[in-house]
Amino acid sequence: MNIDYSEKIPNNVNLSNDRRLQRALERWQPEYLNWWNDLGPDKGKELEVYLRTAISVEKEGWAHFDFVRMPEYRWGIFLAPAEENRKIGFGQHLGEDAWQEVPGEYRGELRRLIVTQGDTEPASVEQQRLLGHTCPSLYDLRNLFQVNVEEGRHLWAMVYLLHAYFGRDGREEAEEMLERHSGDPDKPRILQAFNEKTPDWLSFFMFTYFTDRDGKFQLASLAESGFDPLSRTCRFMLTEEAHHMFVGETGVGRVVQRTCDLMKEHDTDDGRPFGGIDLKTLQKYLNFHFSVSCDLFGQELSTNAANYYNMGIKGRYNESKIQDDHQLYDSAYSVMECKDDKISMAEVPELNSVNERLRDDYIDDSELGLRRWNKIIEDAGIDFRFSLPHRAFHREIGQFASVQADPEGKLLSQKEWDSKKEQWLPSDDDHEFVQSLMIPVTEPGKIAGWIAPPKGKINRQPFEFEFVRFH
Ligand code: BYC
Repeated sequence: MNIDYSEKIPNNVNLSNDRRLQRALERWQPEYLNWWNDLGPDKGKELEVYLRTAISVEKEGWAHFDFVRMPEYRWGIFLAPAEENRKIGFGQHLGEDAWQEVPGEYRGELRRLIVTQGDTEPASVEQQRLLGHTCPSLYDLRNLFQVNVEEGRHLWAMVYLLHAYFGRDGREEAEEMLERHSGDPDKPRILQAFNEKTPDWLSFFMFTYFTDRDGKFQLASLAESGFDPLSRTCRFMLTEEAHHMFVGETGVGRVVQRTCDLMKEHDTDDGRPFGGIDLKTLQKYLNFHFSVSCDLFGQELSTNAANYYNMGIKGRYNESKIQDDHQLYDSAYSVMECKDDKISMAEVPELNSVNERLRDDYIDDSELGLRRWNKIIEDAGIDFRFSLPHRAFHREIGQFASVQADPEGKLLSQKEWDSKKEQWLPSDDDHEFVQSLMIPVTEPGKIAGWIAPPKGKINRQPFEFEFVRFH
């Protein structure tokens, strides 16, 4: 299932057999390219970047590495191979054939899910627009651009579905994807985390660790969908999402490593005076990005989510591996509840709590990186450990939005919160300090003072390789 790059829009969906669709997408293409030029990576225009491009969607050999001039990057439409006789795996249509067309009665819900997913992709590119000016190394700059072009392609994936399956309103939604912008007061992006700023590289690494991980769990749930084209699209997108989280996990890990090295070298418990990002500040950034990303899972009890599940259009994480009836009409699930100023556990109908279950899976998965970062600190013999804040901490969606809680989950009065929040979330001072470290390093093999070089290579190319060529 190789991808044909001789076409105007590279694809593996036989686009040339459907002239109408091809023409519609070719009309959207220049608008997309205008958006990329205006709001994509600011530094990208004159560069040649060592990028990975998909040439096939098969498990083996889909990646091809080469230098690409940024404006010439070829975005396209790639679906994972079809699974023969695929059946719907959950909800009221359990066991029926997966749909190859949109079921009319679920059209509105499916469109909404695809639009919400699609909206996040260009949003993240907009958020990261200026980071190229302050890259800590060419290796990191290359990773930023790799992430950005893939997010651009993920937008293409959702826009393809809208154009191919939703007719006129799909085309309108595709236009609007380029009209909403991250942080725009009049036309913001749909989900709040995508309106936050990503002003520095520490925020970028935290974002790709925590917020891209929401992407992993949402895409995996959509990959379970009974609407087969959505499932196939998301399955391919997931392969790329893994790299984004790797950038985040190793990025934060390298910052931790550098700080620990500085602390040992100078025999101090504070790396900040020596140009490292102190562990306390790292914990504050972690608290912020984790809590904002927790909001992305929606309400704990959600009839929207129950409907999506029952309709068979959005499942649970690893649905097929779960041992139950995959319908959830009679089962219960434990969720945290905030009642009478106390947090306790409550048994609720499982069907209504699929958002919360996904958040639980997400939180478990998020822990794994913290363990690796803590191992770096432990190996350095330093007495400090990162921890994830309680899910009630700093929330704006769901039942905890109306209360304030500390990172341990102790409920606080508004006054207590106001007086203490700078202990837990980055203050203006912290932002300024981190920003002061963001001095670009663009010489091959050199790296900024606040982060350690990577241990791994990219396609066997060592850190010293000239990953980005300037013209
Ligand atoms: N912000 O019933 P509920 C990624 C609204 S990231 C604002 O819980 P639902 C990526 C909600 O719309 C993955 N509003 O909602 C990462 C609803 O409004 P209505 C993106 C919010 O629908 C990095 C009301 O509150 N993909 O790929 O069950 C870089 C009631 O809430 C928010 C998806 O999100 C919020 N955070 O859950 C690049 C998958 N949360 O109906 C990319 C598709 C809730 O009262 N989206 N509301 O008007 C979904 O599955 C669902 O829309 C959500 C929300 C899980 C997000």
